[in-house]
Amino acid sequence: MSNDKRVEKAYEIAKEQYSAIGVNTDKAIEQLKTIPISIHCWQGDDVGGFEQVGSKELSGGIQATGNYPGKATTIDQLRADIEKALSLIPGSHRLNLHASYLDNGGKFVDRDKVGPEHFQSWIDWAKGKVGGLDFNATYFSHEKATDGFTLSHPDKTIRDFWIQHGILSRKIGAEMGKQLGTTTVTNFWIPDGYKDIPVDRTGPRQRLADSLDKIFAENIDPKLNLDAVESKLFGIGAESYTVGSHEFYLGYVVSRRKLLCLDAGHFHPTEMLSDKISSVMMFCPELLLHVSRPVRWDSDHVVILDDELQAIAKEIVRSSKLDKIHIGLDFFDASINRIAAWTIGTRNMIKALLTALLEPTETMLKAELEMDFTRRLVMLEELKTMPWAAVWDYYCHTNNVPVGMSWFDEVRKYEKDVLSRR
Ligand code: RNT
Ligand code: ZN
Repeated sequence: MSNDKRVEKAYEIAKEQYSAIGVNTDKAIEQLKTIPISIHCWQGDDVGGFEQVGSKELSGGIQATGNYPGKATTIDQLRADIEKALSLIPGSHRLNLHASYLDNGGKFVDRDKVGPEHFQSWIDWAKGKVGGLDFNATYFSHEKATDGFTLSHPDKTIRDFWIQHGILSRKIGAEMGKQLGTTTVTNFWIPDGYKDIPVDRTGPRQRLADSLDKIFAENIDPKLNLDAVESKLFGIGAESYTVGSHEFYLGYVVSRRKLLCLDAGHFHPTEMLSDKISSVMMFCPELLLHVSRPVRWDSDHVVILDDELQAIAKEIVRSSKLDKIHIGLDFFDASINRIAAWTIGTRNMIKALLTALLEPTETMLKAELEMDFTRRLVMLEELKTMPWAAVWDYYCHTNNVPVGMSWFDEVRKYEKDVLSRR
């Protein structure tokens, strides 16, 4: 039997099995197609960016470890790598850029000068290649951030510099949204924090709120750009205190009507992002997720198909607020092939969404409301071994991307033909 035939046949059987429990697999596939993932550009070059020629140390409490060969060192290389990864991922997705990925034509442009013109070549590239662009202001890897403070810095001139960067970042986001006809989400992650115990925990938070208010002072059409703010528990070198904590931003977004960005790696190890979504969505208009994988002190391992990823996907799908929950990825691993890292993480996110869409949610909910917790557990467990993988293979097959492990053959070929020559 040919591979295509096998995939189709397995799908037909899976479809019947799902139908028997009241799930329509065709419908699940149709819905899956409409969910874009915002794929982060920074997996491709270890969060380096193109601000200046030559490598620059990554700062701000984040670290990319490993020295796998073939990293993209130019914009063209990064775009080619992203295109390669996209060809292995089913569906239409978005690209998430950082301000440090500007196209400055080889001439240094500082963060308080970066504007939409430096992203025009990205916008042009994006047309026809991705479903849209998302954006991030870059508050790390910069000489004005070396003492660990930016928007909450006690020195007003430093704060003003970073406020200007924030103002310009929103303009870039809006221009992307306008030209591409799809809303850009512009995210703000501010690394500010102390390595050791502070005397004043309030002052920096007051200054951060004040700086953010200045950045968001201008009204921008929410159809073009939405602003998100990302909390964090701690960073390397900022172990004792992070200005932009979860409580800080939760209060900020509720009072300012902004999007909260929840990163899966930014909480205590037993505190799960999946449990936060429903609470946050009660009081916040929209949400941005940074789907990542925490491992001990690192928040950014490649996303695998673990319990938490599936729980996150289920919460998104069950909320029926798919249009209000923006799914972004945030991981960077420099120790493995970077295109494979993108492909593994993104395919896993889509697989998790698919398994969530293949749930007989109504039936399980009924059991729950009837207090039949036995049936609920039986169903949740039996669902794990339903033939969702046959639906996944079929989804890849009908989207013209490689089925199963065969995508890796293409990555190896690209590595041999392209990456190894860099
Ligand atoms: C860092 C944050 C942030 C970054 C990216 C590069 O801990 O998660 O989102 O990873 O902006
Ligand atoms: Zn993040």
